[in-house]
Amino acid sequence: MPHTKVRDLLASASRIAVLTGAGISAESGIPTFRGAGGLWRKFLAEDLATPEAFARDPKLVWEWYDWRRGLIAAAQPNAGHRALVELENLRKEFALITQNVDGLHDRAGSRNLLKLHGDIWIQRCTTCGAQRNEARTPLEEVPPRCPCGGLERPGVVWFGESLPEEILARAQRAATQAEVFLVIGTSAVVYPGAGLAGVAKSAGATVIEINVEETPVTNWVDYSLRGPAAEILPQLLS
Ligand code: BV8
Ligand code: ZN
Repeated sequence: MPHTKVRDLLASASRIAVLTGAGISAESGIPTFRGAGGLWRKFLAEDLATPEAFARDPKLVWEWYDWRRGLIAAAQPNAGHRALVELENLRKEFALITQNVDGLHDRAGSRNLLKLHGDIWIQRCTTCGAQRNEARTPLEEVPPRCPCGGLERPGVVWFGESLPEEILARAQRAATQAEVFLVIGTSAVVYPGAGLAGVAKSAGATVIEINVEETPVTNWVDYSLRGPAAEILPQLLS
């Protein structure tokens, strides 16, 4: 049976923390940010997910988000998202830390979910600060406006912006306390999220990576499982 040792570790650990990235949603049909398929028109995510890009051209940035929202709305959580719900249901202490803004972990049924980079379905007014959920896609108006007349922005964390303090603190605590830390479908290059696996390792956790490719953490994690998350995760729980 493949991955027997990792299955045993997951079965016996009472504190598990997980970090996910875009790779876990890849098999739901949502493009990742880096690597093949990471481009939208001619832009890199790093060129669009910034306050500077939004200030320069809010319509362009919103067109990208509206396009992504359309793909996400048409997608379903996959076997990888569902396996993490199953794992949470077995555990006393479980935290799912995600860099994803797509909401697929919520839709799958994960409960103790820490969203480091916000939520693509939230819109926040840049004038009055009002926040609302907007599930419609495509948007009726791009860029969308608040009832106060102000320009709205996506409720996500862009490059150069701070992560929500309380959520990051809880993620760091979960990483520090975990016996087993899973790093799934992330290129592990965007900080501070990428640093959490190292936090867990330094605090004594066994770190397990699941990815179709090697990443900067591959050479120091305890186990690196190569393959699609939607295939490997269910195998680890069966
Ligand atoms: C901050 C959200 C404090 C919205 C995103 C130099 C060194 C260190 C840090 C920095 C530095 N220069 C600048 C920084 C800071 C910067 C940073 O880390 N930059 C990096 C790129 C160098 N970080 C920040 O700015 C953060 N804030 O630090 O605040 C501060 C404040 C002011 C000034 C200084 C500091 C904020 C970062 C938030 C960025 N927000 N987007 C949105 O989504 O629109 S980033 C974007 O990358 C994504 O949203 C995602 O959340 C994040 C991580 O990407 P991944 O999820 O890992 O996805 P990726 O495509 O890269 O990889 C997919 C992986 O899946 C691949 O490995 C692939 O092999 C794998 N895969 C594919 N298919 C599968 C699979 N695996 C398994 N199964 C499959 N089927
Ligand atoms: Zn407003």
